[in-house]
Amino acid sequence: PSDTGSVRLTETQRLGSFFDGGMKRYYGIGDGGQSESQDPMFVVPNGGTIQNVIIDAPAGDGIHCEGSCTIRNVWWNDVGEDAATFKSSSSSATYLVDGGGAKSGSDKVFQHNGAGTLTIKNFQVHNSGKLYRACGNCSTSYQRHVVMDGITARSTKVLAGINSNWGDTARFSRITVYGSATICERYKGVPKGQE
Ligand code: DGU
Ligand code: CA
Ligand code: CA
Ligand code: CA
Repeated sequence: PSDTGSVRLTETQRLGSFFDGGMKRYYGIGDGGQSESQDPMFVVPNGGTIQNVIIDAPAGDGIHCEGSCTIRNVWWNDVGEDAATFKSSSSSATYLVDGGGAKSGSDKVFQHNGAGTLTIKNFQVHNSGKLYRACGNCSTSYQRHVVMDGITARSTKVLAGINSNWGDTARFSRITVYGSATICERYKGVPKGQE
């Protein structure tokens, strides 16, 4: 989508419970590469919503959800290290990504490091590695769940990567793939320090 203006961030924005970006284009954190030490652009608190945002390069570590959250109509023009990270320690956490899309995530788009269930619906992904990865080497081996509904993937290798040995699950409906993609890649998670 076209933007309504640009905002260069010089530090991570810690949001309140509701943030509407008005379709402005936000950029300016990190180096646009794959270094794991980059800061996020936006931190969304437990229960919070971020919506109507365009994220452009450099996009650092994208959006962090500290707990349950909603990410609505957010568009990544060029994903940074990853696009968003879901971090709740509660198994009842629910995260929702509804609408929007992501391009050029060289590795992961959505990174699920905490517990709970991520629903991704009405979302487009283009030119990326994995749309979703349940952390395979986080120190806490939570069960993680993903629900994908209404996904269009182009030039993307994998939709979901999950750790079967930790009881992760992935559900899919209304999936359209252009080119070829692995729908679900099953891994064996190994916690950090136990490799
Ligand atoms: O503990 O080592 O790549 O959040 C974390 C893991 C690692 C993450 C992940 C991320 O998988 O750092 O971007
Ligand atoms: Ca990473
Ligand atoms: Ca990128
Ligand atoms: Ca990351």
